[in-house]
Amino acid sequence: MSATPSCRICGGSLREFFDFGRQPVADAFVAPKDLSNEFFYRLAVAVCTACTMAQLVEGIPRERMFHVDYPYVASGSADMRRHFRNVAQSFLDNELKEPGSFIVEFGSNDGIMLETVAAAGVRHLGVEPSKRVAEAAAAKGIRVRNAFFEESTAKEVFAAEGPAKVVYAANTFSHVDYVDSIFRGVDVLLAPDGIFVFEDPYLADIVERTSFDQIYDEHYYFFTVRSVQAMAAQYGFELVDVEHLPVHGGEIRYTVARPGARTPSPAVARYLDREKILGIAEQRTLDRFAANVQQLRESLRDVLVRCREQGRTVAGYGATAKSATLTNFCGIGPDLVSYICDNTPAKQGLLSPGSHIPVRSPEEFAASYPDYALLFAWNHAAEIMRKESGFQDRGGQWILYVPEVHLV
Ligand code: DWN
Ligand code: SAH
Ligand code: ZN
Repeated sequence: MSATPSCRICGGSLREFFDFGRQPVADAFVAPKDLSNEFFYRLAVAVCTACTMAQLVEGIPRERMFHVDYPYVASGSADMRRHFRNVAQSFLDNELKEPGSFIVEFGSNDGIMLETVAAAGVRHLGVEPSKRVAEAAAAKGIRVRNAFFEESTAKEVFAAEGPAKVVYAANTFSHVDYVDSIFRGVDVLLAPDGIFVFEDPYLADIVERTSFDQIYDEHYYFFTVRSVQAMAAQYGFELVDVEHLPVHGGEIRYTVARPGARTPSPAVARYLDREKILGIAEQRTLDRFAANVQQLRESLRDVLVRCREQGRTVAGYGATAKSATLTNFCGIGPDLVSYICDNTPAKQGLLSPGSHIPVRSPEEFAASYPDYALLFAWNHAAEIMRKESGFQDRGGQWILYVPEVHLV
């Protein structure tokens, strides 16, 4: 018998609010010859009754997710390139103005943010365990260390480079269950007046939009202002600012500092109040979310089954990590969605994990449009619909499922 799981952060007891059953590794696109080796685990989410942090009940070893073949390249989206250019520019204009200032980014991926910092000639270091994307960044002239960021890495970086004015992570801190080691690393590395800034999907947006496909192996924690404030305090830091971002379906950028080093912005208290009113980590809210997830599954299946019965063709667009949870939980295979178009060369020619839908290039989409396209990359809807305007011009319709199933 396994022990009742407890909160990975504070040791409090966990209350499970959804079980997606057996799921594959979300970014493990698979060659037909390797189908017998697919790894599955139980994907379930819970909330801590003490500190309110939402988290996976079972994690998987980090090396199964982040390795030389990790396929996600952040720079595949023009909108995200613009977003990270702005993030970098804001650091350059504020925290990094003094000569010699140093910034460390962990989860720097292909250098989407640091390329702007490098171009400005400012001292920087990316820490990125997935070798292929780390090499892509290095090829752009960015300084990268191919490693997992944790306490031991931070000590080595500090010994070699001295203190950092900024430690930054986008869509990475929430991917790491060992936040204790990360905070100790930040403590070693951060200058006395430095800031640790991270941006990650916001639980309130996931619940409000029923965007349950944000739940998969890489997304270990689902932050709120309240749970991040408690977590930061536990590790000797203070949450001093929050900013709501529109990217990836709704995220928050958190700024933490050493206690007393910065005056907390009024936004922190405002968001804490708002979360209290929403009852974001309360049982009734998460029960309602669970019911909405089941309902969304049924409506999406209804639409796809009807298309098949009427002999309409359906393709997927965007072989996202998120779509692993969606397709496997909703039972969507190549019988309902014939193929998925994606601009990532490393995903093309492979099958989606668990659901085994072939991934093809966007050129193949344009060569012979389907009747419908299920937009798995719904967070990039504006950019993709603009790029693929020919599809709608020729009578094609997009199927979206966030916040509910609808056609465009
Ligand atoms: O948190 C994470 C985010 C930042 O990236 C990681 N855990 C993994 C990954 O998640 P994802 O795969 O769900 O991210 P995206 O950004 O929604 O993925 C978009 C996919 O769509 C990529 O495979 C690229 C593709 N795409 C495309 O084919 N044409 C994207 C755009 C914008 C396009 O025009
Ligand atoms: N920052 C980019 C990439 C996010 S994908 C963006 O927002 O688009 C998450 C990245 O974090 C992957 O490239 C993965 O290899 C990396 N990663 C995972 N664990 C990490 C750790 N402990 N330290 C540094 N990077 C890590
Ligand atoms: Zn807890």
